[in-house]
Amino acid sequence: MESPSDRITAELIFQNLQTKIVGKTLHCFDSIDSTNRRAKQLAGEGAPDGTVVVAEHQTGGRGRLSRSWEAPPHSCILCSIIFRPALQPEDLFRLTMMASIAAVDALRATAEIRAGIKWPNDVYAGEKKICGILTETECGAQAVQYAVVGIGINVNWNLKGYSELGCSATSMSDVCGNDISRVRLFQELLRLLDMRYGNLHDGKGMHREWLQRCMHMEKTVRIVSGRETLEGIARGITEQGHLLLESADGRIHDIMCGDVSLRL
Ligand code: BT5
Repeated sequence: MESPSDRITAELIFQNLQTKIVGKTLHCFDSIDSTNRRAKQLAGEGAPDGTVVVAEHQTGGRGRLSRSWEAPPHSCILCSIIFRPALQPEDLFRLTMMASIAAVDALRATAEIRAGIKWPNDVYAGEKKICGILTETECGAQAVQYAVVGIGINVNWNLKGYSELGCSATSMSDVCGNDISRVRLFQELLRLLDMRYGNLHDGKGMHREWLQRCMHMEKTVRIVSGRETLEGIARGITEQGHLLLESADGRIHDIMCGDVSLRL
């Protein structure tokens, strides 16, 4: 059962929020279609760098390629952060890297869960997805106008009894066997994002830290990218976020987007 003191409200989040930019402006919703959609709208209206939109429930939560993101009300973290980074458009994957690193570290700090990053935008606990990230950007002729980074973390949700998603997804409570304070987790996530955002210029450092948390480097993987399927060994990732895959003939493929599966 959820404790009323663990509702995500602005008042609770602002208590002890130790950030300089991220979450200084916070929009909390009980129910909304999608925090990413709302954040994009706010960004278009001029919302400041670091503005956060968070909701207890989404009626139209989305993933990449028009896929949907599910979560029961009052059980998960569903948030989007508006960033106005001093980055070239080709370096924007760094924001997804930053969010993945922050999510992995927040799971560990609040519940000692050792999670790993699966390229390009997933966080896994063992063989199941526990967090998804959706970065959407708006770029002008040469500069980035804004980016919205949406983060969904499965927190207090019994997915074992959930037939459709239960095979591929898990939650923090499923992993730990007890409920987790969503307020504490969310504050920690915002703190870690804020800290990393302050170091965003350090692309090499971010790249290194992402690789340290990646779960499939030097492993055999299958990548589905559009209609193409490739198998090989994941050899690395570029700073721009392209996966480098070595196929059986020794060729290195530079892959911009796709879905990785590890169980072949
Ligand atoms: C993602 O897409 O993983 C990005 C998800 C981002 C969600 C956040 S929630 C807050 C913000 N507002 C939004 O509207 N979105 C963001 P993708 O890699 O395309 O994965 C989507 C797939 O994951 C779906 O097709 C399902 O198979 C699966 N899925 C759906 N809900 C899930 C969940 N809660 N946990 C694990 N997997 C899920």
